[in-house]
Amino acid sequence: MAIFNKDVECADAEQLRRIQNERLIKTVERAYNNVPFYKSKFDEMGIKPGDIKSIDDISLLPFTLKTDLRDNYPFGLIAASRDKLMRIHASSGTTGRPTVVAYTKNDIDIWSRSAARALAAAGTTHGDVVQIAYGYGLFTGGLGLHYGTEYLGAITLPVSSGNTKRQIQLMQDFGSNILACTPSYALYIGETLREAGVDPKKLPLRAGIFGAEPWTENMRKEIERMLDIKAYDIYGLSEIAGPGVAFDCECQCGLHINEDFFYPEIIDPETGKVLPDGEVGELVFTCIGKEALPLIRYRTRDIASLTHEKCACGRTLVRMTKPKGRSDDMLIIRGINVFPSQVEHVLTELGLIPNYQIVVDRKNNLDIMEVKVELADRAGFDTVKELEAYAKTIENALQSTLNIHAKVTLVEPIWASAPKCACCRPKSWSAAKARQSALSITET
Ligand code: DLL
Repeated sequence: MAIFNKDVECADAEQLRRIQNERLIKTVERAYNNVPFYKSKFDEMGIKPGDIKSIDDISLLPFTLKTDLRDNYPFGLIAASRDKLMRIHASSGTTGRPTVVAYTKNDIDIWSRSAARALAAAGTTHGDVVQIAYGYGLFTGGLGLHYGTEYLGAITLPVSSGNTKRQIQLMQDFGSNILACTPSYALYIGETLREAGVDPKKLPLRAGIFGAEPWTENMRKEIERMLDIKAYDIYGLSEIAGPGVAFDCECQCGLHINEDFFYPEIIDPETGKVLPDGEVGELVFTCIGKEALPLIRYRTRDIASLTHEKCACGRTLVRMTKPKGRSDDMLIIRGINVFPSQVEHVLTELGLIPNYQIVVDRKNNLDIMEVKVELADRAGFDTVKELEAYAKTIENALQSTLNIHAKVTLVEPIWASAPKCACCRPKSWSAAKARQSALSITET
């Protein structure tokens, strides 16, 4: 399989280190001199950019959290002047405000090169049609793979997500060779192909590049079987760039991290201590080389481990395991990040007491989300129709914040079904307890 940039992807440790040292020093200077947030963090900790002489000094630097982006919304962490910015994307924030990321021309170039490496590792080459069925828009999936495909020099088919019958029609008519979408959508496409009686063996589709949500090795086998392709993983997050931070090679034994742009560490999420290769912890990235958003030691909340062992594909880039979970409560539903705190925010904005339960299920290979909302007081709702209309109002408000449809079911408060008189209730029954269980998240 072709390696897009052999010089870097197969560089020896010395060479890589040299690139990383140089870029880290520049990044730290840039962050300190252009972002008041970093200046005050460094000053508080008594660190000057000059103290950072190589990548070995990285642990002296402060961590950056998603809440730091929220607190500096929208552009407070941007280190480039407005006239140098070229693109803005956004992902879910923990409440009503999205997490905003921006790119200069050079940043787009870094991102495109990263995604191109991933596409090449999946066997994409000139003349291939890459059907991009990730969403386009503020989400980084569509445009990330789009620019990667163009950078590589393959043919971009920018379909965006949804309209599965049309996806299949285009796949047949245009002879798509590579499919890029979430793994759950790939399964759904496979199922739709089967229902339509289309034999995947007769399609020119060879490979798929799937990411934006966790998926298992079993799902990989299922996708490969249903679509008759080889399925490759691609990992990334908007804050760091988007898709292409790390990618599968043909060996599929861990994702190679584009560590010349995104320097990884694994830390103990409780103590912040850096962990050695092989130990599982929270993945942290420092953007080395990016201009607009040079995040330092960004805590992704993704749980993984690293290995520097040489890969049989010839690449020397460090590998990460597939993310094994999260150290926070973020859910990923159809590739869209959802924080329970966003749901809470929407409910309180509507004047509701935020007692709710999120139920995530999968039907026909598609995630579905239901939010059961406690309605403390039914006064004002005379008919079932009015209750249904109110549920719809909540659904619309959730849709506009989460960018995903959630079915809303109004339920009686949990205490309403508890024994009415205090003396008959178990001692442990308290409002706090009721709230806690209503907030629990059920993943099925
Ligand atoms: O999901 C970027 C992306 C688009 C990656 C397309 C791959 C393909 P965000 O919306 O910011 O960015 O979500 C980032 O999604 O922290 C992980 O928790 C999760 N995630 C992304 N890729 C994978 C993957 C995009 N391959 C968050 N496996 C990350 C598991 C993934 N989780």
